[in-house]
Amino acid sequence: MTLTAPDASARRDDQRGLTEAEVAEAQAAFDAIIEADQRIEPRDWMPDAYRKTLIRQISQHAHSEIIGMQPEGNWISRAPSLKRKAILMAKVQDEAGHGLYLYSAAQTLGISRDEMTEQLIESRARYSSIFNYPTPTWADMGAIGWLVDGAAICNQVPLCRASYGPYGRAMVRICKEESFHQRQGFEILLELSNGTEAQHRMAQEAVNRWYWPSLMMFGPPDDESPNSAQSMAWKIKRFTNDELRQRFVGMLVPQVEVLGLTLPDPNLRWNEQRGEWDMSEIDWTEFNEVLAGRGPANAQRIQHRRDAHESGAWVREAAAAYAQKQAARERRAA
Ligand code: BYC
Repeated sequence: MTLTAPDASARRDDQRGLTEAEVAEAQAAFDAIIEADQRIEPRDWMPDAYRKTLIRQISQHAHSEIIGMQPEGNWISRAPSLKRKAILMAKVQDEAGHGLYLYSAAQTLGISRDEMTEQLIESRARYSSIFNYPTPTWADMGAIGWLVDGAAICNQVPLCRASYGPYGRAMVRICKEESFHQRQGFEILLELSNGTEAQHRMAQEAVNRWYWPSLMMFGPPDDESPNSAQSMAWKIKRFTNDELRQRFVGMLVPQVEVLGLTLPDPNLRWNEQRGEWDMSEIDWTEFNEVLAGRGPANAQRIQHRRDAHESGAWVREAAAAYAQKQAARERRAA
């Protein structure tokens, strides 16, 4: 059974107005769609908890893209050549686009863009831990592209098959662009690694700084991930946090050799018996501190986002006034 509704608030009312038998029927239809690996669309009935989980994950993801523009934006005016500057600007612009697709996908679930923005600037919403680290050298642009976008691809390719249609479709385009981002980061590091001794050192130091935080991007270990089991049952997530982390490390090992660099983990080796990478224990205390808002750049990132929101108020007001004028003109013409 598919219930249709003209807008999100009506859809919620519909849901509340259903009889118990109708809810049971709608739940069975929803379960069948998930079981058949088909997609739930915005107008379909869905359990409240599914809607909430999606709003949580998609809005966090959107916020990450928007906050993620800051560490790299920091280097646009200081890129070492015109070509590098143009590439970096295009990449940062892509992140803004990703944020917009994702906010739009979340809006189909009945939350407004204003609500999501408010949650972010009032520090009531999460964004990825990775963007709370500083970018002191040009090599950080390489490390972010290679490691952060690399981890993002690893995590996001399976999300292209997420059971919620608008999210999965947004991810397809995002992943294509992330692949380009990852390649440009790899290329920056390759050039630095093969450059002067100081450049090689700068590349290695950036990899050393970003490696562990990039592994934390996949989230807490499986036995401490409260959302994974349900998200996998709903086919939003297709792999666990640890599975994806393992896959990512496996991807990095041959690439770091090509780069002529090393990964900063003396215990990293393939364990034939377990069919897994053995690695040192991740510093989950650091991860929890960053999540609690006490990372190296949390305060700066949020302050910057708040300032941008305030200084952009006139643009929102002008756009709203223009939309009102247009609507009035259309009404008169009708
Ligand atoms: N950072 O039960 P769990 C990008 C939270 S953007 C912060 O495993 P779940 C890019 C988690 O939210 C990259 N918080 O959760 C942009 C949960 O808290 P709540 C962003 C984290 O959702 C610009 C709690 O910990 N990518 O690539 O099943 C430039 C327990 O975790 C983190 C996405 O957002 C973290 N790292 O799994 C360059 C991908 N990890 O909400 C690049 C989409 C966990 O219960 N999101 N938490 O209070 C996902 O795939 C999943 O949400 C996660 C977490 C794997 C991140």
